[in-house]
Amino acid sequence: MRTVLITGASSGIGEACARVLASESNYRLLLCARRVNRLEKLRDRILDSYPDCEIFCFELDVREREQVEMALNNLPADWNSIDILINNAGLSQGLESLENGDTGDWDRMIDTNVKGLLYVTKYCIPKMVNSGMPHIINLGSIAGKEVYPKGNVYCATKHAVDALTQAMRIDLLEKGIKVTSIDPGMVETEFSEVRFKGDKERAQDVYKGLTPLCGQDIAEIIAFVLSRPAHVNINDLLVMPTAQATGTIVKRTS
Ligand code: NDP
Ligand code: 8X3
Repeated sequence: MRTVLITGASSGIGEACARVLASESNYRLLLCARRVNRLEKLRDRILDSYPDCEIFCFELDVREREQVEMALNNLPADWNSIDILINNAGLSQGLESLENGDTGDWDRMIDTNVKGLLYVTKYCIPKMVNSGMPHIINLGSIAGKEVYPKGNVYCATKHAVDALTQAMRIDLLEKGIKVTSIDPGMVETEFSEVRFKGDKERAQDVYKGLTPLCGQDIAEIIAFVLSRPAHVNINDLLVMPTAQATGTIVKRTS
């Protein structure tokens, strides 16, 4: 059995990872996010299909360093050893040129996508050292490989994730921890609704006239990456919808 901690498991890619890994019989799931009621509903749905799956949910705002330290250092004794960390929690807020950007949005993105990922990773590493095949998976993005108009700060945070993935691979080499970056293009989740602050119509327009990826597509790739033998690590995996060539060049039918 491998114990996997998934941050941001209440929605989208994180939720899909929980469902897909639960469907394989060799994972125990530690699920966290701010909306713990969502996690509990997800846990109940998973248990309906896979009654033997072990799941522990807890509330976590990855931006709060002390909360992260407390939560990870006070896990129940039988959840204290972690094999896999999926650093998935993240968000984009706003799509504006820098001079019109909202500094609160900038703080939320930097605090969540960069500092939150760092805090969770720091307090998780000591729990991974006894694992037979420890693995950290960071959710990067096409936005961490290129910069697109008005993407400024979000792109900067995902470039930072790219740099931190490389840094982890170096720093954790001696500990034998695999580190992988999964870098998707457009995935239809709550991502655009969060970016556009609840404007559902604007969010739906992002995916209009094309078939985007879905959370399950990414989760299945992550399950594949995790299933490689001990001597194989997939460093970096960029995955796009067929209808997307770059961050902004897409083919729409209407
Ligand atoms: P969703 O909005 O559907 O899910 C985001 C998840 O992150 C939610 O579960 C949310 O939980 C959690 N989260 C956000 N802020 C915090 C916080 N402060 N503390 C803890 N959890 C938090 O989006 P996606 O599933 O699409 O996004 C998942 C990851 O994938 C992100 O890192 C995103 O940048 C990345 N990504 C997404 C792409 C896309 O097109 N959708 C493409 C490339 C990368 P809650 O609100 O309950 O805390
Ligand atoms: C999410 C994908 O292209 O909206 O990281 O930045 S994109």
